[in-house]
Amino acid sequence: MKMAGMAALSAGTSGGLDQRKFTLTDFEIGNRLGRGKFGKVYLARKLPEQYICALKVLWKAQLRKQNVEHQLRREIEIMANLRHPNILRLYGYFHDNDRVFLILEYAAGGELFNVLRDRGRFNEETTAKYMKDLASALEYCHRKNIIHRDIKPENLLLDHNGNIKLSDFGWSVHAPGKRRMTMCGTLDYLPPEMVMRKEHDPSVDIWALGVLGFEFITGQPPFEAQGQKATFKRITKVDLTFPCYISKDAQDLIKKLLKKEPSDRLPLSKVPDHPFIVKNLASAAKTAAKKKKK
Ligand code: N15
Repeated sequence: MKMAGMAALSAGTSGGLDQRKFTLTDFEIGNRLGRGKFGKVYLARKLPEQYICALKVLWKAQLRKQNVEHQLRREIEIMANLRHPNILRLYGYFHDNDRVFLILEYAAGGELFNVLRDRGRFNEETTAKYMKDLASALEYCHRKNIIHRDIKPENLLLDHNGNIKLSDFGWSVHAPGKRRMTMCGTLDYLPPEMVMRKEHDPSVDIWALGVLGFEFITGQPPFEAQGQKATFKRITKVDLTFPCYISKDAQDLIKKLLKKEPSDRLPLSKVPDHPFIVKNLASAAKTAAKKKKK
């Protein structure tokens, strides 16, 4: 949500974050929006400017216990320096004795994961718009040497206009990401080189974009299987089959993103020029123009 107060808030501060001291009494707290790994997210209004935001509350004891204070600090640093229309903004943060508070952009459309679950799947026009915007956001991250590494519907939000917003940089790294990761959570979005624990580079995010495109159109990630072992096998073999209702253009783009060899994957800069994106955005624009005329 764009607010008059926001411009002042973000202007002229070092590192992109407001350096003024916030306290909890500066905020009116509303409904809970969600619950994350280390705390809860609330709808909030900053006073006196009245802008709406999402206030994330993290408990220091839990951060300490899980030994993620360092990760949080890095994540704040990363998010604070990103300015892109499809990346959720971090406006500022503060803390008290027990908690850390992150002042985040409010995305009125909520989690993409829930929207996808409710609708079953997205049409190809919607998918094309999301994929183009995500490619742009990821290309921007890569230019800043940031690999996201954890792109999945749970980490995507929608604003009041239905624009996609990449959030949660919990697993992201400054490239080159040479560290070997421990495996927790779902494998579904990871490329062959990561499930095989080899070294990886920014093209892991290109793979994830392909997985997401498939999931947007079908409602299911492409390599879903019973258990991690079976998923692992499907990913390493790139065992990809398309339901018959997916257009040839969509199949072609997804295949070009889901290449086993990282250097064979379609560069993010070429995504907007792919026929699937070009045709669907053109027809979406036509539909919008017709609607406006009525
Ligand atoms: C500490 C580290 C591991 C995590 C730090 N990462 C973040 O803070 C990224 N993050 C963003 N975590 C939570 C959010 C978040 C921002 C979650 C939900 C929302 C948000 N902005 N707006 C929402 C939101 N809008 C909604 C509308 C309807 C229903 C639910 C909604 N959630």
